[in-house]
Amino acid sequence: MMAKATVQIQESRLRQDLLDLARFGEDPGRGITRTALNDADLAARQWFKERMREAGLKVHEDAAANLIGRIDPAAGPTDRPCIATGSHIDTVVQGGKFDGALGICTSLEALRAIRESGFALPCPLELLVFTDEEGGHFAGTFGSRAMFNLLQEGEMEKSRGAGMSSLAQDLKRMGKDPQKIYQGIRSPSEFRAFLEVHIEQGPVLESMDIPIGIVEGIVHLGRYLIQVEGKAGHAGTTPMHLRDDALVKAAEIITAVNEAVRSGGPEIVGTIGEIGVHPGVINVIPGEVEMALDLRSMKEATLASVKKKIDEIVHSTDNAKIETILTKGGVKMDPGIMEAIELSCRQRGIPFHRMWSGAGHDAMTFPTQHIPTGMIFVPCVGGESHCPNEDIRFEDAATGAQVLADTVVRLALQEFLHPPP
Ligand code: HGY
Ligand code: MN
Ligand code: MN
Repeated sequence: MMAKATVQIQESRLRQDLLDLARFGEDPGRGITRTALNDADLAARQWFKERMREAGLKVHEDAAANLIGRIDPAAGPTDRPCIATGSHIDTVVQGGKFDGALGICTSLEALRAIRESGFALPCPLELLVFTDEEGGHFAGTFGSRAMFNLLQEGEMEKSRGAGMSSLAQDLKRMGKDPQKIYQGIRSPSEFRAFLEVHIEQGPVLESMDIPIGIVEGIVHLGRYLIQVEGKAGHAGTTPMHLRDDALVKAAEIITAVNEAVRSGGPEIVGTIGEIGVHPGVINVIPGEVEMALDLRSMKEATLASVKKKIDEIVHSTDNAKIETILTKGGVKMDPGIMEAIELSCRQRGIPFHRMWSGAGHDAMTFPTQHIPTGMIFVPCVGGESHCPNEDIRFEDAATGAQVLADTVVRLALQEFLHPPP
């Protein structure tokens, strides 16, 4: 059995990386807008590639623009399945500094510290930086789904609305050929495990004053497009009783959808966070409205029954329809990895709490490929996320990085989590 390495992460280095990364897309007072493959994202990627190279990782970018950093064992075979860690680098519009960024920076710090400790790696380690986790173009978790050939037919050509670019356009803009997206496909057998560190994006850990969340599972998630047709007309000359106002009908749907979700109880949440009114000018009666609905629940049956009610609401409205953008089945984290994270916490006397994730992550792609997966949550201040106020305590970020590093070493020393497939 190899000697157990003592791996020590450096909080100051991690803090600097997080602050430096936050500069890309920063709009003072309005958070970070580093949406997938926009100029700020492209600049951030270049910066992060350099940080990975400085840390001694071999770096390449795949056909889906995912960044892949790799450390191979100094001796012995290099084709053994790897232990991978990582997250996403893109943000939502006017988002925070740490959603995604915490995962890639703690992964960098953990791999740096493991390398510096002289630990004799029994298997390769990889740092994965995924493209468009937030769905800035369409469905979300694009990079991790592309890696395992899970893209929907035609999704790269879709965009979030008129005037917004598609992934195919943005991949071309950076010199890639979307038709060759298949070149980035990898076999699940290349991976022994995947671990993602992420801010909790909720209030639980902070309210319990606990620095580490051990994620047990990620919710079922459905995203839908609701379209409402009316009749555009003159705002001044059209009497009220002769109008077919698409926005009034959409407003009735929004209220009814909210009531339907609330009727599902505390285990389901629903949000209409995006709405487009056309033509969208003050003196024209809205002729068309499109809105995006996000539904999530830990219970698939609850999500299905509420979605059925919502379908009835939409279909009972004149000239309204609903279509599915994407559904992602809820996933469970690997018991062996949860145990390894828990041992890492216990070994350092770090309090932890097992919990579910209401947010989606790239970590929900790996279990669908039967790759053992784990997530480590770090508290965020006030539970706020996806907004300029998103904030963390850097000592919590350091604790997350240390638990990650210890867990990677633990999993590697276990030789392999499961006998090779
Ligand atoms: O929407 C989510 O749950 C994630 O932040 N992309
Ligand atoms: Mn995220
Ligand atoms: Mn997010």
